[in-house]
Amino acid sequence: MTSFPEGFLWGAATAAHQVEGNNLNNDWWRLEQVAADYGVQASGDALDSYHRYHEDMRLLADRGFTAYRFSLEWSRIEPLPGQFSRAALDHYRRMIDTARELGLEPVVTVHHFTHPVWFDDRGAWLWDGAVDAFMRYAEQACTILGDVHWIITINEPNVLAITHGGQRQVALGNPYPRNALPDQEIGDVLIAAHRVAAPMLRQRTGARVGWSVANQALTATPGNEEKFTEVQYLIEDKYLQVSREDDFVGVQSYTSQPVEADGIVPHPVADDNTLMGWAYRPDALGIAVRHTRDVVGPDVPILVTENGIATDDDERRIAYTTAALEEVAAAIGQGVNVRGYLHWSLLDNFEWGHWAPTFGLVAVNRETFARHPKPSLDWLGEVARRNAV
Ligand code: IFM
Repeated sequence: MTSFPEGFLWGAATAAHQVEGNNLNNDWWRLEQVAADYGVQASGDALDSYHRYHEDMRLLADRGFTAYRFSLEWSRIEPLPGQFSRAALDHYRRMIDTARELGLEPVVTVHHFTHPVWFDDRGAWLWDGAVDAFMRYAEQACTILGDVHWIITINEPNVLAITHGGQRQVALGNPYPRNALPDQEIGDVLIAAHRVAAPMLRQRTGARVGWSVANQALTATPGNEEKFTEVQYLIEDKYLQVSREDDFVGVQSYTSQPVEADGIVPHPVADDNTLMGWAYRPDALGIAVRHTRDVVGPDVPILVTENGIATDDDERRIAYTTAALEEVAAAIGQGVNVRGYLHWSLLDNFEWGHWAPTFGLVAVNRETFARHPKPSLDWLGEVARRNAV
């Protein structure tokens, strides 16, 4: 058995649009309504977690987990520009209170991929009012985040800068298709938004504030080392370097991808690829936390804010997660300052246009909304209780 440091956080993660249902007022909902011809499925009622969050959190608390990561939905909180919904803010406040009552540390994401339609209509992150608008929204969010200890400003800014740079298919089944790169201009705006919002959130809440970066454990193919260094900077390190100024950095890792002469390449088709078509690489998490430490420096704590596998074989989920946690334990043993592990995901949720890739520790009947815990939920709860794998 390998033990983790005392106080290590054990939890699972979700994001508003992937579980709540009926987020009628955001850009993803709008896309889903017009993209059916391209095989895009709709979120619809999703898992109705907007109403069932207490039940969801209890699934974790009852089994000994100590944290729950969820996100605020901007389009509910600010349905029209400058018009804030007190009721929506109160809803998320109740979620924070519920987590606390159940003994779960809330880890709150302010922005997880979705935008109000009015923001999208103005050009989203390329609108010259984007940073101010995000700041105004984040200021309102502060009114309910006073006692939260972990805040993520923006989820996977590096992926967001790809999907909003005209490669929205990236979030529809394969994170990094051939030669994918973040749109540099959007990336710069996201960095600017984080850099103004983070100090404000820190000052008004006292929370540890950071953002969560998608780590792809990139590898150079022989002879392409120079290209690899260039791609790794543009797709990851540029965003990780920003975290040097932060209280922590969120690492999100699932798999590894090679870089060839022209750039990043898709995962080759293989029998053991996951339901996302990604290579089965539980070792990616170890590579990711070490790489993050190397870029960000040893003083900024790391929280694994996402890690998991899309599979319909729960034994495979347990095997993958065991191996990934062994990687984390080894990295900690070598001095990498990892403070917690949040599994993606608590529920079989809406995977951005698709329902088939099931990442959850819990299955959900989408007619009755009944939750059906998988053996992996009990297993990871036991790991949490023992603080050891
Ligand atoms: O579902 C997503 C999540 O929203 C962001 N990180 C990757 C997950 C799996 O694709």
